[in-house]
Amino acid sequence: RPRVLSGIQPTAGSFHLGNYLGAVRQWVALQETHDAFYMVVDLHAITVPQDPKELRANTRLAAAQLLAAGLDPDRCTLFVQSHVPEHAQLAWVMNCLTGFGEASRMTQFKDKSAKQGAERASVGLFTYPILQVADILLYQANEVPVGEDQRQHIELTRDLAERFNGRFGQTFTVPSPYILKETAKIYDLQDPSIKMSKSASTPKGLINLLDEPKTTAKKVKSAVTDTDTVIRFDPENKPGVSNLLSIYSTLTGAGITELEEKYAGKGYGALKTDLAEVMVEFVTPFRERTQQYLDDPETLDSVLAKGAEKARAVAAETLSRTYDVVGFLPAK
Ligand code: AQP
Repeated sequence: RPRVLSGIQPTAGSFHLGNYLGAVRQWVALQETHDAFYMVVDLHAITVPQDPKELRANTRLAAAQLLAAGLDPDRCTLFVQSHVPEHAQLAWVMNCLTGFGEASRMTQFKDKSAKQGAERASVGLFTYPILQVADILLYQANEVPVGEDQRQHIELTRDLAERFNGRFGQTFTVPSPYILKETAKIYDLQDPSIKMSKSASTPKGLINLLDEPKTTAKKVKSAVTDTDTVIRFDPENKPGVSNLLSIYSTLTGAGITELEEKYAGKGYGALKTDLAEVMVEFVTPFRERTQQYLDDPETLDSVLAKGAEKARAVAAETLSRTYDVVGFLPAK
C-alpha cells in the first residue's frame, strides 16, 4: 500500500470548513486505500504564541474532531506530533540542508510574519516549512493530502529529499502533493477573493464546524455573491457563487452541472437556503460525535498513545538511517 502522511494544527479549536473540505475529508477516504499516518501538529502550533492550557485542550479537541470526521484508529495511525521526538530531531538535519534564501521564499511565512510584524515573528515560524519537510520524510510518504496553500511546502519537501538523496545516497521517498481540484481552496464567505482561514477570514466569512448550527446557517445565508442573479460555476467572474457551488457539490455528491440545472431560474436565496440546510445536517452530528470523544478523554488518550507507538516505530527507523548516513557517531 502506498503511504500518506498529513497533519493539522490544534491552534484554533474548531476546524473550519476549509480544513475539512481541503484536507480532512480526503484523509478519511485515503485510510481505505493507503497506509495512512495523520497527526495533530502541536509543534507547529507554538510557532505563534500559545496559551499552554489551551494548547493541551485544543490538541485533544483536534483529535476528537478527526475521529468525529471519520478517521478510524484501526485503519490509520493517528497521533500527536510531540509524542514522536524524531520530528524535531530530523527537522534539525533538514534545517542544515536548507538555504536561507530558499526558506525566505516561502510565501506562507511572508504572509504570516507580515501580519505579526516581521521583527516579532519567531524563528520557529520561519523554519516551520522545514519541520513539515521532516514530518513527511520521516514516514517515507508517497503522497501528502493537503489544500492548495500547502503546495509550496510539498515542493520544498521534494527538493530537500532529492538533495539529501543526491548527497548521502537514497534515504527518503520523494513525495507528491495530493490536492483535489474541486476543494483545493475554499474561500471566505464574505470575501471570496481570499481563502477561508482561521486568521485571515472575517468572523462572518469563516465556517467553524463546532459553531452552533444556527450560526452556521446564518453565515451561509449571508454569504457574499454578486449583483447578477445567474447561478453558474465561474470562479473567475462569479467567485462567491462558485465557492458555494463547490461546497454544496462536495458535501452532497451532486455534480456542479446538476446543481446549475437545479437552480436555473431560481435566485441566490434558494441556493443559500438549501446549502444552509445541507451544512446544518453535516455539522450537527459532527458536533455531537466530537463531544462524545471529548467526554471520554481516557479512551482518546489511549488511541493517541497507540498511534504514537506505531508512528515511532517508522520514524525511529528513518531517523537512525539518516543519522548514520550524515556521519553521526552511533551511541554505544
Ligand atoms: N481555505 C482552505 N481551503 C482548502 N484547504 C485548506 N486548508 C486550510 N485552509 C484551507 C488545509 O487544511 C489543512 C490543515 O491546515 P492547518 O492546520 O495547517 O492550518 P492552516 O493551513 O494554517 O489553516 P488556516 O486556517 O489557513 O490557518 P492560518 O490562518 O494560520 O493560515 C491543510 O492541509 C491546509 O492546506
